[in-house]
Amino acid sequence: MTTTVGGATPADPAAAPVAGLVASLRAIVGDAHVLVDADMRATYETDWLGQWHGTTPCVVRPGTAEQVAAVLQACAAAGIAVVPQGGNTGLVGGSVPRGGAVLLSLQRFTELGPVDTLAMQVTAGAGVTIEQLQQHARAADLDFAVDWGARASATVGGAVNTNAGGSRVVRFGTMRAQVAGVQAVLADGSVITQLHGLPKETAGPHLPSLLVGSEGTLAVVTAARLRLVPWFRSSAAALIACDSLVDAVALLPQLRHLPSLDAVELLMPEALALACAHLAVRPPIEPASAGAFVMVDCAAHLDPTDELAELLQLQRGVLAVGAQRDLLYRIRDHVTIAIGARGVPLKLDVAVPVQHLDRLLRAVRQGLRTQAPAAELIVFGHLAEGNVHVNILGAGDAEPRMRDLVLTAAIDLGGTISAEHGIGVAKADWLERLKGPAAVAALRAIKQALDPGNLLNPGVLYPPG
Ligand code: 2HG
Ligand code: ZN
Repeated sequence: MTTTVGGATPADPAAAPVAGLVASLRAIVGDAHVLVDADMRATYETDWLGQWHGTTPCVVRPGTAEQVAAVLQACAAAGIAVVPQGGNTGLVGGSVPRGGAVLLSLQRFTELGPVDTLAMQVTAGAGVTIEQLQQHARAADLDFAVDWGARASATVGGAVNTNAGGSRVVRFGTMRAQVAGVQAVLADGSVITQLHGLPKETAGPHLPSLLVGSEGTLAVVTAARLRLVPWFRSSAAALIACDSLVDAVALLPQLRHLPSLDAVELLMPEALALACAHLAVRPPIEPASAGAFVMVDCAAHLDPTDELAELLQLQRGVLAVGAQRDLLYRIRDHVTIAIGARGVPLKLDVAVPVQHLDRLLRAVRQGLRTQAPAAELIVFGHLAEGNVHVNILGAGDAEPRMRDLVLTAAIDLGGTISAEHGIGVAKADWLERLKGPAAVAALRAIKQALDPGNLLNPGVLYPPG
C-alpha cells in the first residue's frame, strides 16, 4: 500500500499566498533554486521506494545557513510550513511534503571540511552523502562509523535527524555517538553554530544532541561536526546458519568476545532467498537449510580472518573474505530493494531486548496466520541491538491491524516502535503509547519553545493535538 500524506491545502504555485512566497524565495536563493514545475518537483514529492507521496507548491534549495534562515522567515510570514529533505531515503514519510508545505532541500550543502586528524573529526554539510563522507575520511586514513545500504544517497542531515543506526552500531553506536556539534537554523531564523567539537564541555545541555533524532521538527540542520574512527583496512565476514532465531541470539555472547567485531546482522531465510533471487546470485548457504542466518563482520588493522575461522570451527557457516565478503554485503544491502521490487510492503522498524526477539516474531507470525494468511513476511535487521525490520507484503486490508499488532508487541516486550528509521508521519500516533504522557508533554514543550508556529515539519514525530 502506498500512502499519500497531507491535507487539502492547495499546492498550486499560482495560488495566493503561494505566488507571493515563490517570488520571495526566488529573491533569496535565485530562480534556478526554486522549482515549481510538476516534473521538477516530482522526485522530491515521492520517497525513494515509492512508499510515500505528497505535493508541494515549490522546492527551494538554499545554499547557505543564512539563506535557510531567510527562507524560514519568508515561509513563516506567508503562513506556509516547511518540510526539510536530505537524500529522500527515509522510510516513514518524514521528509515527504504534506499539506501544501514548501519542500526545503538540503542538497546544496555539500561542503566537506578538512579532516582534523588530531581531533579525529570532520565538519560536513547536511547534503553530503554518507558514502562521500566515508571516502573523504578514508583519504585521511580514518573512517565514518555509521553505515547502511542507502549510503550513496542518504545524507548527513538526514542521518542526524533520524539518529541513523545501520550495521556498525554494535561497535560504534548510532549517529548520536558521532555528532560532536551542529550548525542549525531555528524556526525564527536564528542560526546556532556549535561546530568546535570539543570532546569535553559541560556548559549546560548539549543542543546538538537535542537535534539528533528530532526529524526536522526543531531546526534545520545545515552542517554537523562528526567524530571519525580508525579505518580498518582488513575485513572478514562469515555467514552462520543457525537452527533457529533462539540459537542465533545465543551466539551473541561469543561474538562479543571477538576483538574486531564490527557488525552482527540477522537475515531470516526468506530475506536471504529474496535478495539472492533479486541479484540473481547463488545463496552462500541454501536458505531453507536454516532457521536464521547471522552475518558477522570483523574489521581490524591486521587480518581478522583467523578470529572468524576459529569461530566457524564450532558453527555451520561460510567464511567470506575479499570478493566473497563484498558479495555478502551486496546481498545484505539489497534486501530492501528486493522487497521493493515485489511491491510496497508494510515496513516496521522495531527493537526489543534481544532475549525477546523470538517472542516478538512468534507474535507476528501468529498474527499473520489469523489476519493475513496469504501475506509474505520478510524479516532481517541488526541482531546485536534486537532490531528487526518486519516487512509484510500483500497484507491488504489487514495492514492496519498488523501494524497495531507488531508495534503493540514491541512495546509490550519492553522495546521500541522505531529503532533507526524514525517516527515520521507513519507512527506519530504511537509516540505517546511508547513514551508515556509525561515524556510527550516534555517533548511538546520543547517543540513549542523552539517552533511556536509549528513551521517545521508539522505532522511528523509529535502526535497531532
Ligand atoms: C536496513 O537495515 C535498513 O537495511 C532498511 O534499515 C530496512 O527496508 C527495511 O526495512
Ligand atoms: Zn536497518
